[in-house]
Amino acid sequence: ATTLATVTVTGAGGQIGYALLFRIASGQLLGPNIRVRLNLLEIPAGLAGAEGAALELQDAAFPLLDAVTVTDSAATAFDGANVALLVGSRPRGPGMERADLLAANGAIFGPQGAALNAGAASDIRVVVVGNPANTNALIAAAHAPDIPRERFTALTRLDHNRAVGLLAAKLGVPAGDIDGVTIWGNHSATQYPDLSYATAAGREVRELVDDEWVREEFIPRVANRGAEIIEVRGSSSVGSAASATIDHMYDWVNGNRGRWTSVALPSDGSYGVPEGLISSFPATSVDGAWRIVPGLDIDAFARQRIDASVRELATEREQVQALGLI
Ligand code: NAX
Repeated sequence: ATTLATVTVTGAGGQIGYALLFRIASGQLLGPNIRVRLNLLEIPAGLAGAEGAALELQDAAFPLLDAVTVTDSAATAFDGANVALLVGSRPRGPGMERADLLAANGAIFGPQGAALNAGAASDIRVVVVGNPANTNALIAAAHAPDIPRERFTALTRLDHNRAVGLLAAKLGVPAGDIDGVTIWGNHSATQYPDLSYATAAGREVRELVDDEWVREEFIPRVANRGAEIIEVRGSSSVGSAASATIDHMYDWVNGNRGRWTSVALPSDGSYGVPEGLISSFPATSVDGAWRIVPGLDIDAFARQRIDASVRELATEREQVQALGLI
């Protein structure tokens, strides 16, 4: 087992990066027995933010933090990486067309995928946080032919945790009592937060809440929670996004004892999701790999919701194919 890991964070000078770095350096990403080298990748305009964060990391004197490198070179940043948290991206600006957005991100995630392919360690694990996360992960994976596909994932753990948190609040139980929640599909408003198999302290949630609450309140609130946070806070989700990123990677590396979480990963064709699309599934982490929870019955309502979100992903894939990005 590695006792020293190289963790690369892109967009490290941004908001989520700032929230992530201190948790990684304190040992919460990989566990208390693994020392960490942090490589912070930024574009030139973001370097000062990352350099400032690096000074503060030194000031925090974390016993597990070995070294911090700040760079605008993807080759340097991904050299020897065991874990890559791809946070920096080009989010949609005002008046930006979908094709422009995908092209701008293709210019980021294509070269980053190639740099991972060239330099990352053989056990590399990648999670894409920067939006559009699922399709950015697809682009990166397409440029990394020597890395097993399943090492490329996108973050829907924030949506998952939002669903768990909202349900726990509704039922008046601790979040840790909730299991069996799934986010299906895209990390977008089309996602399907599914409570069909959810339990609260072992009790079936379907018997504790009514369908109307699930369909009229729970599903839209989870799917639009990002917008709600922006409205209330005046700024997008940062602490919760960083926390979900930590949860995703910690569980992937360390296993999650059969608990059920949500991960956007390359489809193997399960549940009618076309192979290769990076779509969110219910998953457990076993022996360092994600396993899609098998054999679930999908009712008509779920089918329709999953299909709608998967169609959106398929369209994004067609668009990036047409643009020559994959
Ligand atoms: P910020 O704008 O604060 O930070 C982004 C940073 O990325 C900036 O410092 C920028 O210079 C850097 N960057 C841009 N292009 C880069 C490149 N090619 N290489 C390296 N760095 C680059 O945004 P922040 O609030 O941190 O959000 C980051 C991303 O997370 C956004 O794309 C956002 O949409 C996405 N989110 C995804 C979530 C998810 O659940 N998947 C939820 C939270 C968040 O909205």
